[in-house]
Amino acid sequence: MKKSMKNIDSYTHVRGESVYLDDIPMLRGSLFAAVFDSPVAHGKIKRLELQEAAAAKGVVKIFTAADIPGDNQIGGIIPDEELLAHTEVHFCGMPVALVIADSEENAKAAVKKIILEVDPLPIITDPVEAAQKNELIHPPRTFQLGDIANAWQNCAYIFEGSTETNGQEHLYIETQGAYAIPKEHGAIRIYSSTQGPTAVQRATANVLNLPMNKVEVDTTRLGGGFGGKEDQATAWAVLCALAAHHLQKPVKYAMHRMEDMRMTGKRHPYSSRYKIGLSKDYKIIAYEASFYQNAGATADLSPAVLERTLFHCTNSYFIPHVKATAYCCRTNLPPNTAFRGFGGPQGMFVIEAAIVKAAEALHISPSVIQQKNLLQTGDEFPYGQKAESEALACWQKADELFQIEKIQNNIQEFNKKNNLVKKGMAVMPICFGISFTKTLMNQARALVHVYTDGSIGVSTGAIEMGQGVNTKMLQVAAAIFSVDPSLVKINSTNTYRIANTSPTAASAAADLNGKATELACLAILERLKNVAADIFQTKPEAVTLNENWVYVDDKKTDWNWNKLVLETYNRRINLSEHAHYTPSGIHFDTTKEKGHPFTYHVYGTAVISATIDCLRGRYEIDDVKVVHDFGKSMNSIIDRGQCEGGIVQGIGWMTMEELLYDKDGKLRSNALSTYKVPDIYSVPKEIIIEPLATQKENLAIFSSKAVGEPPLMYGIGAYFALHNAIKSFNPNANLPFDAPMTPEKVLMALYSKIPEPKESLVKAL
Ligand code: MTE
Ligand code: LUZ
Ligand code: MOS
Repeated sequence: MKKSMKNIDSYTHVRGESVYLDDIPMLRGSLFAAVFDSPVAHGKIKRLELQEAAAAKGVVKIFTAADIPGDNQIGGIIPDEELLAHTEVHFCGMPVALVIADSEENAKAAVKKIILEVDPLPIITDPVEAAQKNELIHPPRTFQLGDIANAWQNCAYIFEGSTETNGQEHLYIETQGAYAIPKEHGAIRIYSSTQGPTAVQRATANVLNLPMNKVEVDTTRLGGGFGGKEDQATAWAVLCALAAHHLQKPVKYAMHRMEDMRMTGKRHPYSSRYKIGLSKDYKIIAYEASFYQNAGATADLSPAVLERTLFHCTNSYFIPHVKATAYCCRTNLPPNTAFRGFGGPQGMFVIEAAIVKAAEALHISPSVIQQKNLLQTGDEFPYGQKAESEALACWQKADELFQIEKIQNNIQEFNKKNNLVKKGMAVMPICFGISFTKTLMNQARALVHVYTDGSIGVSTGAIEMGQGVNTKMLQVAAAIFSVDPSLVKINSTNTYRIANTSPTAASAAADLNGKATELACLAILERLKNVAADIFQTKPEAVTLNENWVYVDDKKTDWNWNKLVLETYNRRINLSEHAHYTPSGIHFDTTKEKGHPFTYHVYGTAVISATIDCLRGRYEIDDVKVVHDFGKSMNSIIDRGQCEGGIVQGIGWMTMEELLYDKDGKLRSNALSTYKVPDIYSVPKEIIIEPLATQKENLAIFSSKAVGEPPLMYGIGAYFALHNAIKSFNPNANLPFDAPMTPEKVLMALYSKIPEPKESLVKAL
């Protein structure tokens, strides 16, 4: 197998020929949708005035909750989310009415003529306030290990504090959208920019009161998803389907960027508290944390995201006594949702903050505590699974290659010589569990056809969203059959071909769908070998296929792939296979909060350095140097790209991306002029990614570990590198753990002072 096959989409991407939702040719007579969404965050609907809008130019019909033939319900985990607001609105941006017109402009113009009167209800935007008012989406959950109550007395040092992490806008380049086309017998086809075609299918069936077999969802690729289309692509697809089904005309809706930013949920902001206890020699003995997750107005994926926060609350450290509790808090913000890392980063930030807090009080480098407490193979996670750890291996290789102490010393030297420019650094080890934490979601199917001309068609449940999963699927088929990759075509993801798919998420798409593809190809290969064995009067085990040729007892024959395929067909033997894969050995018991939820973990260590301009508060990320546990990478170009993208996205979350909702629950950072994402000028000046070369069996496809999400968490190191730089300018800086570390915050912190404790204030008076 070629080790570093180019992404199969690269050619059409650079030529602008790749097909996204907006590139699908539209049928004559297609109509356009626009959503009227709530301008207030919470209240009872008093009056919804549609007359003027309905009479506006080009308007065909306006749909409200009353027009829904089935359930007005799209909640995935908990049925608590109306498609269109019926009697109450719960967040600014909640869809209330759907205008259908003959053009996008006319639909949008009509939306402006809708009048909504609302009797206001109290607005909550803060998760801790929500918890105090018992606005919880489900009861709190607690993960525990050891004996936390008695552990504190064995600690030489105990520190506590709080942290804040803000949300994050997905900012996929392709906004949310869908195009629905009515078909015969009341069926419907939906082109949807979704990570979860089955979620769209299920919700559409439910809302339209149709059986699922009449809903075809088809997706060629997404212009990015990042979790934002795992659940939240559904509403727009269902709205298009609702109108298309009722009007029997094709209906399209593609969101404007500002609509998308306003109406869709984001990464969850968290407010957290921690208490950490260490021994004299800096072993972490005890750790207690509470996480207040800002879920937004409905459940969406929040309960699952919350769970992953708990799973990753100790990051890549072994801590014998742990108690972590998480609260899923209902607020009047758009429902927050999956975002690369899925709650894991929020949990990991808190333990890193706790370690930094302890290290600063003890006048040691945080890396001393980090290194001393890395997980070793056999150590138990708070959820009961035992680690197969690469944490130490990654750290040690990073130390060898990058020389952590030398970096620290160089920075100290630099800082001694420079008054107005300061450098800082942080080490960021990561550990991320691979599998959907909901065990039943870990299943996938693939459909492989070998055609009589030798070409191969592969369909899976995986969605291509830039992460290269189609290239990996193609590599699997080409490798199993040992044919030229050009013989393989990966088809769109379609619910008529592959049913009951899990969303492409949890970094598990390549593993789950790749293994299903492998199984399907192996089944066909076995039939081909049987035919060849018959032809050459030998045993099937003596037959191999190698680079398009048939070999018997390792000797090349004069039969090639095409000839064998055609002969197999001529003998009326099946050249197609539909295969199902589910990983064995995973389980989780939520009543005990123990089990073995992950097929494996991905590890890594990043060393991050930053420089701040102490006059202006501006900063640069100098370098990110990583040793990453790829397993045995099946595509090093793609995997490196996933690392680079994840790192930059993680740094963005931790530094410059600042979501701002006001007290009324209105998004103020609602455009790219007010919400800053990393651009080419703000990416690290250098990114080094070294693989941890392991050849171990690890249950990943071709032993190539999942790579989609884990690297994002290296970005957390950027926050602490900046923190470190500020402290060297002003050791008494008032520097709460409050991400993101925007340049404004850096500037304020540089010239701040820790407030004197209250007692001494009293004395001074
Ligand atoms: N990479 C690109 N280019 N675009 C994306 O939308 N999504 C990320 C990651 N990498 C994403 C991406 C997220 S959130 C996940 S879960 C994984 O890709 C999903 O794909 P995989 O399971 O094939 O890794
Ligand atoms: N989605 C999901 C995810 O439904 N379950 C998960 O465990 C998960 N993990 C990461 C990203 N998305
Ligand atoms: Mo990724 S957050 O699992 O879509």
